Amino acid sequence: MKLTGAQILWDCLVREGVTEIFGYPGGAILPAYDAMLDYPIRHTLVRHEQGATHMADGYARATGRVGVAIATSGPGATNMVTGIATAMLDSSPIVCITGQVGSRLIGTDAFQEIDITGITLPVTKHNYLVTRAQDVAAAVREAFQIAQEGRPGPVLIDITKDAQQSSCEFDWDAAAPVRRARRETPSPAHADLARAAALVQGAKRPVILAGHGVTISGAEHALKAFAERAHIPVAQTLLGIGGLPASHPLNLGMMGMHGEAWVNIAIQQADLLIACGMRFDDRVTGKLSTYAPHAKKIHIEIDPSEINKNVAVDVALVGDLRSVLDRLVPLVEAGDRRPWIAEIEASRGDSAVRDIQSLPDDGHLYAAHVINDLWRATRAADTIVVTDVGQHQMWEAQYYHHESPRSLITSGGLGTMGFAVPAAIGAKRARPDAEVWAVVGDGGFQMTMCELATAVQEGIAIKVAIINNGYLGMVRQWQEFFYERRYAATPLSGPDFVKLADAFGIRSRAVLTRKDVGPAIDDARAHQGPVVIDFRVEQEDTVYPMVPAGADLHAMIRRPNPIVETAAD
Ligand SMILES: Cc1cc2nc3c(=O)[nH]c(=O)nc-3n(C[C@H](O)[C@H](O)[C@H](O)COP(=O)(O)OP(=O)(O)OC[C@H]3O[C@@H](n4cnc5c(N)ncnc54)[C@H](O)[C@@H]3O)c2cc1C
Ligand SMILES: Cc1ncc(C[n+]2csc(CCOP(=O)(O)OP(=O)(O)O)c2C)c(N)n1
Ligand SMILES: [Mg+2]
Repeated sequence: MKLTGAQILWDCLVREGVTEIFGYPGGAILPAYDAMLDYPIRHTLVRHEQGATHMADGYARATGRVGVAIATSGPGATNMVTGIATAMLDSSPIVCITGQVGSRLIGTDAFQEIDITGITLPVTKHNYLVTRAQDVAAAVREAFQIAQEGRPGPVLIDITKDAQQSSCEFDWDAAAPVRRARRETPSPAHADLARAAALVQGAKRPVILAGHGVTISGAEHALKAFAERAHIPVAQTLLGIGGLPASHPLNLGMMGMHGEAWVNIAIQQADLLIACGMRFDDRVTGKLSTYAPHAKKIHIEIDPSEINKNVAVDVALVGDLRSVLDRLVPLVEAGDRRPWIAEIEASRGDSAVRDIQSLPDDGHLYAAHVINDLWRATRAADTIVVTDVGQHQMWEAQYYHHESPRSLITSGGLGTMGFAVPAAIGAKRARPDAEVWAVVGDGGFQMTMCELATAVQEGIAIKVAIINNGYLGMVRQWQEFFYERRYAATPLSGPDFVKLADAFGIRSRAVLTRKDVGPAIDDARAHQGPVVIDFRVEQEDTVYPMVPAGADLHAMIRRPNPIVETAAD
């Protein structure tokens, strides 16, 4: 069957199971856009190509399926770079398709010519420059395989205009990826599993460090089985949140720079750490030379290059987390670690990190209150919260209690402001029946707020909670602690967000007091379309605890005059 390269592209995408694509047209990708009309794929027209990549990323993180974005050459392609890097740093499987100038023009500085494969080489798992129609199918098939296999990540396919326009024989089967045989998922030797089981057996003060790999590998049940059988408390990374229900008795909460104080203390006192699909990011470890000094370490990880990268480990189990845990659990005897867990519970009582949520209403609106109230209102529903980057992101991690994987979507590794609104749109496209909230700072919101128009045009009913503190809050916090309160370039004004949303045709309101938080959330939930709520919160509030960058994990800055928590939750 003879098809154009553009037709082959869509045919292959349909065969890969793609039903949604996020993009923005332009000259070099026009043949593909023209052919798109004949294929059963819904296109979401974004307002900026960065938004398309975050939407594809949000789609991928909400489901585990590959998210797809498309843009033109030159500025369309370069606008995608931040979103591609965001997906790379958080191991999110997306495929980005860009148009390229005609193959004979490459290298001539042609109109909107840019070497996007060169630019994205360090932020993609792999990328392709396709200059012939007959190479389109193999590139697409391989790209989908690479994006998903092993440690997931972004792949870019740059297709010249003539490759889209010319025709060739299309043979799906002949284009099957040839690399598969070389890329078998590794699996640890039995002897290594036995060594790990022996370490678990002998440990008196073990802690499981659960990361993003739990969600990626679908290992939440295996993790729970392991933790319960061996009776080991579980700490989570930011991206590991949801891997074990927050309400599970063995769940300690988040570790790291803004983790719960008792979690970091437990890690520092542990005699064994079992890292499950996490990569010992510097936000997690603090100073490496004093990190968990008494602990042996087991690292279960699919990417061999992560082993001994930041933290030297005693046993490395390289493989898919779920399969490794399925093999490890039967080797582990049932444990009873009540004394250790009681010790952690005692320090939990003392540290009272969640002190603010039980404060009486003193007329001030705290971000923590807003997020805790949002949790109360939406906890019984199938809810996905997508956060932006900053203080509100950390408060979300602390005060919204996630019970299931993929219910928190956030940019961890790159920390990309502007992520939340477009990623929420992508998540809602992926899971239309879920309630999707974007929790976003007034700074990050202003980076990609143009995508509200996308939500309106496409009828995508995301709910946006702006945590409006009039500051680039997280940077202001660093200035408060480490730069003598010299607030260089962090006070931030913005438009009247209510009027702005109104101009987009979006239902909106401002909330200034705590008593109005619940009714505003209820109203947003009842409304069928998108909603924006402008929560005008305390301006100079601070995220506690905080491990200063590069400090010992236990050297946390704690809330002055802590109020001992009284709330039952
Ligand atoms: C303002 C800000 C503050 C932050 N503060 C904190 C903080 O206090 N605490 C914190 O934890 N984080 C914090 N972060 C996030 C932090 O930067 C990292 O993004 C995060 O710690 C990474 O978590 P991770 O290692 O679980 O996930 P990833 O970085 O996604 O790594 C996942 C790991 O799992 C592996 N993996 C993938 N699939 C599988 C599989 N199938 N089987 C086995 N392994 C697999 C991958 O190879 C990778 O090594 C903060 C970020 C920001 C922006
Ligand atoms: C694209 C980008 N630029 C700059 C930063 C550095 N940065 C991290 S947090 C932050 C402040 C975020 O402010 P806001 O969105 O209002 O959230 P808040 O911290 O106030 O909750 C900045 C500027 C970043 N993470 N991403
Ligand atoms: Mg702010």
